Amino acid sequence: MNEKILVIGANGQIGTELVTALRGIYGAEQVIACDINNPIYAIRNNGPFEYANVMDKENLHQIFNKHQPTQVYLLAAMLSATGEQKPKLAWDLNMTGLLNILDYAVEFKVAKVFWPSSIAVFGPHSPQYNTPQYCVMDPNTVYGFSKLAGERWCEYYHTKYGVDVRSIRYPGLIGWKASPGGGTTDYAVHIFHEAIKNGSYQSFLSEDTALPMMYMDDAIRATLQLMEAPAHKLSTRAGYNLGGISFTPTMLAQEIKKHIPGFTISYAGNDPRQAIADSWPKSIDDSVAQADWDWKIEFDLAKMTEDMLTNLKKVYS
Ligand code: AKB
Repeated sequence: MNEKILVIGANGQIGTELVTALRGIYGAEQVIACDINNPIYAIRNNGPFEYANVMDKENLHQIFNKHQPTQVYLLAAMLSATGEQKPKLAWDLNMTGLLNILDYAVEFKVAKVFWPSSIAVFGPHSPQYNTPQYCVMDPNTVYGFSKLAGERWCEYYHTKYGVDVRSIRYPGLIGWKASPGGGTTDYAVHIFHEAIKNGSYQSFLSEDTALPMMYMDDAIRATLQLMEAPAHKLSTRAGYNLGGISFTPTMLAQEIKKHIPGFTISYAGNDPRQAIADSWPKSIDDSVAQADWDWKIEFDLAKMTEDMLTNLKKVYS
């Protein structure tokens, strides 16, 4: 089948790398990068681009009509920390965007849809260690409960209208090609840039704050693997838990020090993102993803740190 793939939110942290990966598999002309902002360099030079505003249903209709997509990846969203500063806008963007895409998936008979969920769907009463796929979920950030509501909508559109929508609860994502914006886990990317540029970093999270994280190579591989999995093997259309690597800022700093011996870390304290991090799991059980679509992580803390530093050193040299 000749695929036509829309990636909406293509300029973002996941989008930048996903567009490249998808163009490598399906061919550049088959993958239309869409974003509300002008295309970034990597995307502009390598294939088609459309302006897309996920809140503007008319604009989206034109794009669906023109390209008749077989697959849609909806990545445009407001993350946890920014969402707390603009709660109504975060809810509106995250919910309206998803519902617009699910409606058009029905109307245009899109074969498969991907929508990212997050570990933010869990809350203070969820089990903190090895958080299972199914448990108490009481997220207390707008981002978190927009993701939880979004998961319910995905299940609903799948059951009611047969939309083949698939989702992952991403941990914090770490990559060197693009930076995250407005998340609670962003420190784990910034630290690498600062380590190379300045040899030191001030963390906005406390030294012992453990959070689940994942290297971008694993995250992209997981996304493509889930999208390729036979539909009958998928036991959920809400997000799949992915465990990733759990570590604290201190553990990450120790690993960086193995490569940059003079590196130092300090802790700012009093940051609103601490409360968000404290409400999230410290580690995640992804046995359902393992059983349903053979998920297996490749990058541990040591391997990820080495790869990040090797690549970023080239970027800054
Ligand atoms: C955030 O920190 O908001 C995101 C996430 C874990 O979904 N990286």
